[in-house]
Amino acid sequence: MGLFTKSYPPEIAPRIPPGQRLVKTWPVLHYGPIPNFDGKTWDLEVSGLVEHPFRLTYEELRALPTVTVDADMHCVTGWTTLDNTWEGVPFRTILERAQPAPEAKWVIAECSYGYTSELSLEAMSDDDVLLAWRNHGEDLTAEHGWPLRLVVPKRYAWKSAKWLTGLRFSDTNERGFWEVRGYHVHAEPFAEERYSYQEGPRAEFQP
Ligand SMILES: Nc1nc2c(c(=O)[nH]1)N[C@H]1C(S)=C(S)[C@@H](COP(=O)(O)O)O[C@H]1N2
Ligand SMILES: [Mo]
Repeated sequence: MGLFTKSYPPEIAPRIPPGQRLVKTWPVLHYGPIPNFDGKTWDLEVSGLVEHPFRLTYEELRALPTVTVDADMHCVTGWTTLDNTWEGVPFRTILERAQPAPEAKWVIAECSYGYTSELSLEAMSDDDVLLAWRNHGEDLTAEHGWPLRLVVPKRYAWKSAKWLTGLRFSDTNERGFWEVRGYHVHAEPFAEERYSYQEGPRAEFQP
């Protein structure tokens, strides 16, 4: 047992990725201001390399069939929370409607004030990826991403973009806000893929 290693009960331990610590509260973490929400002007734009680009008004978004997903959350700064219950629309619903072109390999999440994050279309296509507006049965607060955030449970939390306004499909690995600042494209917590220098020459990470 290292000096800085905390031990967890056996049912919890396998859920804490290397270098992470469990916290009981839900921290707020982001760069920049929290946007105001106006349901009359808000929309979500699905664009890029898709057969059917479209926009959803707030009303249209909320009329889509919803799912509930239980997920743990891992911030690259070291905190982990367990058993978050999210509610929203599966990313796969967006995918089915948009019909990505065969060249589309990447999805860029676009947010208010220019924050972006990117992931491979493959990672985004997992059945637990959703566009969420509720957590533990309550509407998200503004600071946690209201009216809409992406949730990608199996990746570090900077991929779970708050204040989502667009999803753009691309054939190019376009690094997002943190990815251009030295963070990993793939970002799997259990593989501890924190930094871009760990990406190496793997072809899938090249632009
Ligand atoms: N738009 C936007 N989304 C963002 C961020 C941000 O700076 N801007 N920070 C990310 C990071 S680093 C983390 S850890 C999570 C934190 O989400 P929370 O504040 O709801 O805990 O939001 C992610 N989503
Ligand atoms: Mo984070």
